[in-house]
Amino acid sequence: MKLTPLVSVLLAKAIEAAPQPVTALSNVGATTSDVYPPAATSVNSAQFPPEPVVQFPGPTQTGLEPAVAQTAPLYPYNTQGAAAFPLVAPQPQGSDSSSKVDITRYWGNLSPWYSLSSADYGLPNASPLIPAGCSISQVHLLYRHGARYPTSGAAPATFAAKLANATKGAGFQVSGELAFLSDWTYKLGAELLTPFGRSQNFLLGVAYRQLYGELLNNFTAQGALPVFRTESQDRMVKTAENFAAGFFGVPEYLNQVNIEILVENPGVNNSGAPYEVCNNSNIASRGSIGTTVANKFANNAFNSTLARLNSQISGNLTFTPTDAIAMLQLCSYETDALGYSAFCGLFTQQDFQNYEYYYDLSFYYNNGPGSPVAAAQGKGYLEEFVARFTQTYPAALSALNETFDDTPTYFPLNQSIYADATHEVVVLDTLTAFNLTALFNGPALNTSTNQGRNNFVASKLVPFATHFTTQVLECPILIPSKQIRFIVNDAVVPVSDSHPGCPVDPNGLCPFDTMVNVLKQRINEIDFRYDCFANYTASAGVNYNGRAPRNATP
Ligand SMILES: *[C@@H]1O[C@H](CO)[C@@H](O)[C@H](O)[C@H]1NC(C)=O
Ligand SMILES: *[C@@H]1O[C@H](CO)[C@@H](O)[C@H](O)[C@H]1NC(C)=O
Ligand SMILES: *[C@@H]1O[C@H](CO)[C@@H](O)[C@H](O)[C@H]1NC(C)=O
Ligand SMILES: *[C@@H]1O[C@H](CO)[C@@H](O)[C@H](O)[C@H]1NC(C)=O
Ligand SMILES: *[C@@H]1O[C@H](CO)[C@@H](O)[C@H](O)[C@H]1NC(C)=O
Ligand SMILES: *[C@@H]1O[C@H](CO)[C@@H](O)[C@H](O)[C@H]1NC(C)=O
Ligand SMILES: *[C@@H]1O[C@H](CO)[C@@H](O)[C@H](O)[C@H]1NC(C)=O
Ligand SMILES: *[C@@H]1O[C@H](CO)[C@@H](O)[C@H](O)[C@H]1NC(C)=O
Ligand SMILES: *[C@@H]1O[C@H](CO)[C@@H](O)[C@H](O)[C@H]1NC(C)=O
Ligand SMILES: *[C@@H]1O[C@H](CO)[C@@H](O)[C@H](O)[C@H]1NC(C)=O
Ligand SMILES: CC(=O)N[C@H]1CO[C@H](CO)[C@@H](O)[C@@H]1O
Repeated sequence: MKLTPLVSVLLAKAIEAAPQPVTALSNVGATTSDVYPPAATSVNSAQFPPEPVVQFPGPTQTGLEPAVAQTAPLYPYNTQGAAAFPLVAPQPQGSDSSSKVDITRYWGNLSPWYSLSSADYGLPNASPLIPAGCSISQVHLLYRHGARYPTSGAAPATFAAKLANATKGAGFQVSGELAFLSDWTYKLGAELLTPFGRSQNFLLGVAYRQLYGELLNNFTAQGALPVFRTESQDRMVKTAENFAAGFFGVPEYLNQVNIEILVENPGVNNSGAPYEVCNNSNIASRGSIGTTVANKFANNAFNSTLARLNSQISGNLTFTPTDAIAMLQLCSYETDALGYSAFCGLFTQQDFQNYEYYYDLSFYYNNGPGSPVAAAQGKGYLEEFVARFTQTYPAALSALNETFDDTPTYFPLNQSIYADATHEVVVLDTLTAFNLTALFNGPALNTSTNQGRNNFVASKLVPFATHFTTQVLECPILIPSKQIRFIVNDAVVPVSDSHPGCPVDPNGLCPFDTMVNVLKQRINEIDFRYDCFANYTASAGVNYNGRAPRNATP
């Protein structure tokens, strides 16, 4: 269907504070004639031959691999977060000229990642740099795609449709802060990585090459290329490719790594998309209690802002709490996709804090310790990590995937570098399955007010390009010398309170065999069948340690 063209060209630029008549805004999605590349075009490599055809590349001597994690005195933290080039993020509504709030740190899973401090989780002196006296033998990385468009059917598109409907009514006008809506149109696609998102995964690849490139020498010695895994959704494939492009270079990534694409589809079992087979995942009284409680919180959180905004509309439209969330999401998504959003300036610092808490509730109770299915959904990766740690394949259909088999071709057990791409929900499910409770320290989140008594913050653990890193180390100065530790977005996670037998250690180290034994116990205590299929009832307000309550009716 051909949609009416942008009305903006017909409208004079909105004048601040003056009420604006609004012409019908029916543009709520792009048509193929609006999008790049032009139809029926392709690169002509006969006319524009590539480097191997043209030749004359000049000298091509490469250097040795970097190993910043091992050799540098300082660690390259990502401190800018998202207020970074090339995004524009304004100060919150009502803030004075000295305000320096980074609003992008209050966007839950829509925040761009930034480095976390080990101190926030209980290790004030830890660094991701390899501790003195140790060397690294393996790195295992589980990372999320970068910034994407909204998922299909998410709130922003519904908001755009509602606004477009309202503008058709007689006498509809917006004024003051909302004047921009008179020529605003919905420009977002769905599901795909945005340009900024691509850069996040590319940069993560660059960073991991700098930090751990030396481990590639292990592949050289073995005479084998690495297998890096992802899922079949377009953004997941592009995520792995951008990561690999950053890690290996363009176009080298095309022939220096095998990228394994696991099918993500309902009914297909794989560690990267466990909700596709965990039937309780989307049941309101089980796997999605977080969604319910977050929506309930949002119903009360934005009243004064809604009153302020509604006073600047005349005509047949009233913004609801759902619209407040939709507009906050538009702030996040437009910034992540387009680089700037006029919606951001409508909201106060308090609004952004409430927006974050809305996500905290949603993730803590859907995919964290407050969820009855989180550990079950993270069990696949937990088993795969343990398989890689122990170089032993898990029992058939207990982990891995249904797309590829458990052979060295598709699930090698002898790599020095592993890199799997997945979704934020799965990263959080996995952290829960690993029992990394230092990330959720404190009482279960209060469902009506943010009491700040739990250190769980969604934007810290599930932002765009979030990553969970495991370092396997050889430390001749320690007994035993083989050690392991876990790092989330550059924060080293302490394990001494959560993993019996792991000593209190300022660098978060635990003897490798001790950790593997605890993780095997954790695998045994997570009952995938019960948690994902039994008829129990869960409720928000409880820390289940990610496992279902045993109250099922037969
Ligand atoms: C827009 O109006 C149409 C027709 O009245 C209605 O079916 C639809 O639900 C409305 N959409 C929204 C998002 O309000
Ligand atoms: C206002 O909107 C409602 C719901 O979308 C619709 O039923 C009603 O007819 C509209 N009223 C006017 C005056 O446009
Ligand atoms: C490669 O790394 C693995 C895992 O750390 C190790 O077992 C193996 O000895 C290494 N091989 C070579 C040739 O360096
Ligand atoms: C899970 O749901 C699928 C699709 O509805 C169904 O085919 C399957 O039997 C269910 N599994 C269990 C164990 O209930
Ligand atoms: C916010 O407004 C809703 C109605 O939309 C009302 O039920 C609720 O009590 C209000 N909450 C607060 C904290 O004022
Ligand atoms: C899917 O994987 C989980 C573990 O990740 C396993 O427990 C389960 O039996 C597998 N099969 C099905 C059909 O769910
Ligand atoms: C490691 O895996 C690769 C790829 O499957 C294989 O070629 C190689 O022989 C393996 N090396 C060892 C020491 O098992
Ligand atoms: C949650 O916070 C509210 C308001 O501060 C308080 O009344 C309530 O007791 C708290 N609930 C729990 C379980 O702590
Ligand atoms: C998980 O951690 C908690 C402490 O936070 C501990 O009580 C529990 O025993 C741990 N579970 C396992 C299987 O280690
Ligand atoms: C699940 O249990 C509830 C009561 O807790 C019951 O109403 C419902 O019928 C049961 N559903 C199935 C499929 O057994
Ligand atoms: C270990 C495991 O579960 N492997 C399975 C992966 O998927 C293939 C195809 O469905 C199965 O045959 C394997 O058993």
